[in-house]
Amino acid sequence: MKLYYAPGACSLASHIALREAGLDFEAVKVEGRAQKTAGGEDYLKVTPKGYVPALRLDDGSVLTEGTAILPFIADQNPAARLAPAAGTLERYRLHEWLGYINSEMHKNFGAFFAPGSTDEQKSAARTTLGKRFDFVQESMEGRSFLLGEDFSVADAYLFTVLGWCAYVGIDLGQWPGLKAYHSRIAGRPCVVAALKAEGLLK
Ligand SMILES: N[C@@H](CCC(=O)N[C@@H](CS)C(=O)NCC(=O)O)C(=O)O
Repeated sequence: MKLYYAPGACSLASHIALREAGLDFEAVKVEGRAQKTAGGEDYLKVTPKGYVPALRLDDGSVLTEGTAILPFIADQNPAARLAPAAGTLERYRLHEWLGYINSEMHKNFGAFFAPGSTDEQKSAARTTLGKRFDFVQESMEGRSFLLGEDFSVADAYLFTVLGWCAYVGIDLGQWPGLKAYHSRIAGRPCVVAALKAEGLLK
């Protein structure tokens, strides 16, 4: 498999998941503006969507959208326990979290990264994200990870999104539970390895 990624972007979640699942893969860096891979491949030919992540499977087909890629990776190695079994209510809880992180958290960071966003848009995004963080912190009271005591692919995604706070001037310390959660996940060997491979950690 090949994971197309940009350092520190939402593709980091899939990168972490691949390592946690113990799968064989190649990480291919995409230069966002040029839409080229580090090897000179035209990224728009990999996916016309032009954004990361994309996962090229061994049969040559390409899967996009983090919310599809993450459970796919988990299902390649059920023994790694990165997702509850299909058909169980817990599995739908995983999708509930993936949807929440994607549309209610990830997309609200857009105001900080999109060129031309106004201060008003950024301020509104900060307020909305604060409410989302409150909700996640309350939901995780008494549990180590989003689904309970097992690290899942949803935690890889939440870890990635929370990591953006440091770049956009949101002090995660306002949510001590989330800060502790983020630090705990940052210490996982597969997370350290993914951050190093993306050039985000020495
Ligand atoms: N709907 C996609 C969105 C992915 C996305 O937002 N990717 C960003 C990085 S976090 C990106 O590649 N942006 C560059 C671009 O849109 O050109 C998903 O959830 O996987």
